[in-house]
Amino acid sequence: MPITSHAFSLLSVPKCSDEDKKERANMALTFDRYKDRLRMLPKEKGWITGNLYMYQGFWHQTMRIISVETLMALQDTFKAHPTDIYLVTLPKSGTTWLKALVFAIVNRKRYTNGSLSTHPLLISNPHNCLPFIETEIYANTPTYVDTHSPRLFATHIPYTSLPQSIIESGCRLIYLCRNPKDVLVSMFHFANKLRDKSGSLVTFEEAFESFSKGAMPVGPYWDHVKGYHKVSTEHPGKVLFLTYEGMKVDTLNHVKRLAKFLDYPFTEEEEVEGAMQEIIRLCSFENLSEVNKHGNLREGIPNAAFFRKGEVGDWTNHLTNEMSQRLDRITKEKFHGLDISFNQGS
Ligand code: PAP
Repeated sequence: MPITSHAFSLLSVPKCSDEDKKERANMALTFDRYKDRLRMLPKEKGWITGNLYMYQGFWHQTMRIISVETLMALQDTFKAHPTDIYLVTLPKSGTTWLKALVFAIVNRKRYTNGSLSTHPLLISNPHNCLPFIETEIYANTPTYVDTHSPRLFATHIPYTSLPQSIIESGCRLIYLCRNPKDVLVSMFHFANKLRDKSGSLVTFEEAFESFSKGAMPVGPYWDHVKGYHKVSTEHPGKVLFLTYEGMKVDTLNHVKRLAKFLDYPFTEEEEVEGAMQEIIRLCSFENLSEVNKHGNLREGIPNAAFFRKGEVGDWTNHLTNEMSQRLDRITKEKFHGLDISFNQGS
């Protein structure tokens, strides 16, 4: 079975600081290359960084790996392969969980029957196992020069801003979305942990106001979801559209669907042996949050920041009735006529 990401090189050969320095230099060059274009863009107050910039209808951070400069660089240079598979999410919609599940499904034969004693997901963050194209672009030896098939990548980029080669090459995409209220709450807590000195958003009320008018990193939330929902209805064989809530309530069926979509279906024998249940356990919030209690990603984000509660409906502990109703109204209006539901079991 092919190795489908550069996870193994990352895990087995820790990057030396010289390489880290080179990557940081690549980023600095990119930020510099696009700084003039940034000046022309509308700005809003940021959640983590000082400002968000409006580019092609969506709000983006700046001077970060997930940023407007990175997006521009990807649009200019990224080359997709027709066999690539992209996991697409808005931040805080279940990216880490989806990465773990897909990585575990595709690589399951490598780690069974004692073929390798330690599964990467038992020692490393799923973000190290399946990279964002947003991080790949700065790598000195990016995965996208490899010839593995399928190459697995994640991205937060809105559909209409995807690098043209992803759309033209006919790659398959898996889109995972989550109830907007839980995304807001999760993003608020994440931003609180990561906020830099220029990011001044503090209260939940402020976060709520920004979210409601669409100003969150890679938002507006509703436009992001609608973009992928539209292509999933037009090309269901190319875009698999899932919800976090649905995955929570029926993880087994979702793992089965994911495996089929990825062209790594479970055999009858595997089903009998409980291979799917094993993957679900491996990728469970309980397991991954334990593995990732300590340490940081290479870009400095604490591993633990990606694991908070992992529940559906924590918004009830944060939103007032009035806030909840306001978001319901916006969601109803924006998703009018669309078959998008976050009821558990959908
Ligand atoms: P990212 O886009 O920055 O990578 P992402 O993984 O999408 O973040 O979102 C993190 C959320 O997924 C957290 O939700 P919470 O704040 O409401 O708790 C996190 O707890 C949750 N999460 C992480 N891993 C899992 C998992 N294995 N199962 C279920 N939820 C998870």
